[in-house]
Amino acid sequence: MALARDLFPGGVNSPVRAFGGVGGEPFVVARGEGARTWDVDDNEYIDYVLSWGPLVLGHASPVVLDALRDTMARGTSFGIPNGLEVALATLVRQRMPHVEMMRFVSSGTEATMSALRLARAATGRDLLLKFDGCYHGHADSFLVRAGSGVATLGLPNSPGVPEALAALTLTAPFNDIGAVDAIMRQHGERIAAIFVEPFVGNAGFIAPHAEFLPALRRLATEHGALLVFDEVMTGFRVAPGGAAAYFHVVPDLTTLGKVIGGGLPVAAYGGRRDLMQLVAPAGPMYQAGTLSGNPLAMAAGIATLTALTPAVHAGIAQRTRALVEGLRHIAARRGVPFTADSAGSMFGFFFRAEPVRSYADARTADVELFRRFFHAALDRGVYLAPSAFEAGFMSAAHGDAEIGLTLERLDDALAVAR
Ligand code: KE4
Repeated sequence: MALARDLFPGGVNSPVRAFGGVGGEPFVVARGEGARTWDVDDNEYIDYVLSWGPLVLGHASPVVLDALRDTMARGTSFGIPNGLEVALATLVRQRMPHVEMMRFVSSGTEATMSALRLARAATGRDLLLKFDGCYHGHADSFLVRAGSGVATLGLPNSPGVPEALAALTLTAPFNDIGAVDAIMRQHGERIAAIFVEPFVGNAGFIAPHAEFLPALRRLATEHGALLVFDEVMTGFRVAPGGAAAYFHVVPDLTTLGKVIGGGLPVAAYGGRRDLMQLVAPAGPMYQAGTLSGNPLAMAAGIATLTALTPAVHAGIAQRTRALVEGLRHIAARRGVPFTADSAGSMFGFFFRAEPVRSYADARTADVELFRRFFHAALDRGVYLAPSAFEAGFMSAAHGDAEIGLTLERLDDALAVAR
C-alpha cells in the first residue's frame, strides 16, 4: 500500500475502498472465488461487498469466465456495433419492459449523468430533486447531500462543484412525501427530474414506505417532471425485474450498472422510447463513449443475467433473509440495539433500536460500534462494507454453509465489539 499511496490519492482508485469510514488500512486482494476473497497474505474472507454489488454470481463465476474466454479470442474492443450489445439489451428489456430503449455506458456515473442531461433536454427544465443520503455517482449535480463515500467521509458536498450548479439540485429527506409535495408545489414547474434510489443502498440500506414510490410517480406526473429510478445497485438485485417490478411503479427513465456487467465496466440508461429518441445520433442530446458496449463487458453481463434466473434469484433472496434473521437473533441475545432489513440479495443493518427510514435516522446509529464490529468481523474472516453508510450484497455462491459460518463468526465479533 505504500507505493499505492505514492501513486494514488489515499492509495486507492475509489474513496470508499480506503477504510476511511472504519479506520485502519485496507487489505490488498490477491484473488476471489465464489463467496470468498483472499488477501496477499492468504487470509480468507467471506465477502459481502462483492465489488460493491456487481458479483451476484460470486467471484470468478465459471459461466462468466467461460464467456470472457470465448469472447476475447475474437478481440477485446472494436468501437463498431456488435451483436453482444443487442443480446444484453434484449435480456435487460425482457426483465424491465419499461426500458423500451437504452444506451450502454461504462459506469453508473456516466449513466446517471446522461439520464439527467436527457431529462433536462426533454423537459427544457434545469432543476433536479434528489434525496438526502442517496448517491448517484460523482457527476457534479449529484454531489449535493450525497451518500456512499461522500457520507462516509462526512464531506458536506464537494469542492469543485460550482455554487451556481449545486443550486439547481434540490434535496428532500427519503420517505418524506410531505417534503416532496411541498418542493413540487413550489418548484415543480422548473424540475426536470426526481432522481431516487428506490431502495437506498448508499446511506446504509433503507427501504421505502410502501406508498413512497407511488407518491413520487404521482407527483412527478402531476408537475410534468420525469421520474428516474437509479437502479445501478437495486437492478436485478431486489427482484428479478428490479425495484420497478418489486413496487409495480414505472419510472420514465432507469439507470443500471453493476450486475449487468457481471464485474466488468457496464452501465446503462434507458426508458421511454420517446425520451431515448432524443439521444444522439437519433436526436440532438449528445452523449458518447469509446468503450460503451465493449464486447467483453457485454459477454460478462449476458452470462450473468442468463444465469440469474428467477429460481436462482429466489434462492439468494432466501439466504439473504436467513442471514438478516440470524443477525437479529445474535443482537437480541447480546442485548445490542440493532435493526436490519433486506430486499432480494441486498441487505443492511444499523446499530440502532428503531427502524431507519431516512439518512437522518441512519446518522443516529452507533457508528463507533459499527467500526469495532467491522474490524472484529474482518479479523474473523468476514468482509463487510467498510462503512456504516453502505449496503451488503449476497451471491449465488453464498450457500447455507457460508451463512452458518458467517453467523458464528459475527456472533463472536459482536461479543468482542460491543
Ligand atoms: P459508478 O460510477 O461507481 O459505477 O456508479 C455510481 C453509482 C450510481 N448509482 C448508485 C445507486 C450507486 O450505488 C453507484 C455506485 N455505488 C458505489 C457504492 N456505494 C460504488 C463504490 C465506489 O464508489 O467505489
